[in-house]
Amino acid sequence: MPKSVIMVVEVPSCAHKAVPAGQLAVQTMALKQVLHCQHSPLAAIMLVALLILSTAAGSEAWTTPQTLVYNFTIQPMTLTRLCSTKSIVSVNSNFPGPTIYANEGDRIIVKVTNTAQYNITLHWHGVRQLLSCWSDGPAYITQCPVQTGQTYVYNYTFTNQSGTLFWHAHETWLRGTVYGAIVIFPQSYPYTTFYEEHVVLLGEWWKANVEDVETQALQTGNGPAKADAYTINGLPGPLYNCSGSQDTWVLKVLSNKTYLLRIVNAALNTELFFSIANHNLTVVEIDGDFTKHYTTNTLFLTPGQSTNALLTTDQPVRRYYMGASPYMSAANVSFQKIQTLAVMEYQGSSSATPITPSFPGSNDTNSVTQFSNGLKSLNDGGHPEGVPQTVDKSLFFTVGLGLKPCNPNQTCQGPNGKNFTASVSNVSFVLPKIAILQAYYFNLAGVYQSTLPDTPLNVFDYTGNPPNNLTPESATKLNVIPFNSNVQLVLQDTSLAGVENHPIHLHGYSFYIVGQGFGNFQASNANFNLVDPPRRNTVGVPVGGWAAIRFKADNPGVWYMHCHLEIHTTWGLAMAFIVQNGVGVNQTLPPPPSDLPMC
Ligand SMILES: [Cu+2]
Repeated sequence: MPKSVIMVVEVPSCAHKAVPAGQLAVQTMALKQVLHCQHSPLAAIMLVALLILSTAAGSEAWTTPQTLVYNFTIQPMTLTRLCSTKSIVSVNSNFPGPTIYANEGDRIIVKVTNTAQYNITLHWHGVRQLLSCWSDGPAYITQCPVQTGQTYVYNYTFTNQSGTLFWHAHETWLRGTVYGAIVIFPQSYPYTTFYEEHVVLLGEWWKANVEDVETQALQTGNGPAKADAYTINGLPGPLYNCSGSQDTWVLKVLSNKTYLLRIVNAALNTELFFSIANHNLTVVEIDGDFTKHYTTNTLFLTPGQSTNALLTTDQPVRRYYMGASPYMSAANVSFQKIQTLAVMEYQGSSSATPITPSFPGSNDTNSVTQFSNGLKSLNDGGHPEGVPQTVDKSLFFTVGLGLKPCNPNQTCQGPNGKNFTASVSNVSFVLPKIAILQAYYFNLAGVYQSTLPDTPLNVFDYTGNPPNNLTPESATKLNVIPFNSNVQLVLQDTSLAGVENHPIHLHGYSFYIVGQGFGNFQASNANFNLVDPPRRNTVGVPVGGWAAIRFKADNPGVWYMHCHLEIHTTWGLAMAFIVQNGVGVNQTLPPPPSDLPMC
């Protein structure tokens, strides 16, 4: 009997089919996708190959770690939305991109071949990448971009990790169209069995090329053009001009069943509420970690966050809308206010207009706070949590927007005739010309400085009346963490150019959100939860407030941390940690793969 089975997973052309619940072996998944989605000779060959594999492997292989090989070709694709046709960058001409299915413990090999006109990298958002920092993907942090015509192989393992994550491009704004779900099946589910599961990817759509939207924002110094629509599984739904039933995703359900929805906010710049008319949702996982059951009628997801929620179809037979609606915590920002809707259709429904859900208002911070406070990690006997109870390295970073002076030859349309900028501890992050991880590994001088301070050099009333003399410095500054330190990091929003909820994402780790609040952080009344705090990879730092996170720095490498509102990262709301090697076995970052791209 083979100890490990190598499978080539042929990615189907329809990415969002219903998935049966139960013992969800990857083989079954792949077979069903091939059966449902493809009718080509290649698919037939694949089907036979998979059947032989699954037969030969027997039931033992269901739990033995496997190596799954995916081929991702980055290529242009023509798509029409809102009566407007454009060419987008895609993976395998799928939009949204293909879902990666795996079992906990599986090794994933993704061969990325770039045939598009842009340089690109892919990031596996939320994947721990234990000792595989070279496969993490952020451009100029862990690798140089994969240039047109080049191939790079990402190779990593889902170690002690399951749930719903996603992958996306991590170079300029290409993730606007280059994204897809990652579904990792656990050994067992600590919640009720469900009938089917579905991926629900929330996105944001511009009629213009997203790269041009970014370029234009940088030229004007002001915020980017607002999106033309939000989307559910790539479709805007019926509320926008020139958009109708053919542009609406439909989820067909049976009465009195339980479904698992795997919801991801893959939007570039917008935090979103999500709800289904007349139905509650029970949160059971966030960012790939189990939670205590939390039942609510409205979810909240920042870009970069994912939520698994159970849905019971216990309402009268008819059609209902589900949808996503924006949360905008900053003042004076232009954003799309129209919601994206999809249909949930009970079997036997009439064609009557679906019922529409009600959403919190776009400035309803109370609803965001209430949702965040409802989330607790599972922390039961079978799923103990490892919240660091002591702290070896205590960090305090300010995060926020700022303004920088206009160049003499430029017209700047930001506030006061200046340019928007953004910073961490008043350092606006500049991407270097070669990858920091390469510079670190090979001791190349002059690429970065290890001098981002543990606490800010400028102490002020962070959320009060801002001082007007704090123009951020532009630099590539990192903070160094000794291996295995228990790290506490307080992220403090600032009011320098207006307060805002910033969804801060850390690569290479999941962290515990031990506390959050409004105003300036004060240790004396922080009231931390060190028992069952939620574990995430992205924390929405409350608008005009703070969040405190803890993690054990047990994964050596260079790990990017940045705001997952893409425009804020573009403006410099980012930094990176160097987590040093340990001295024991499996505590040292291996050398780079031979095909690592060069700049
Ligand atoms: Cu931000």
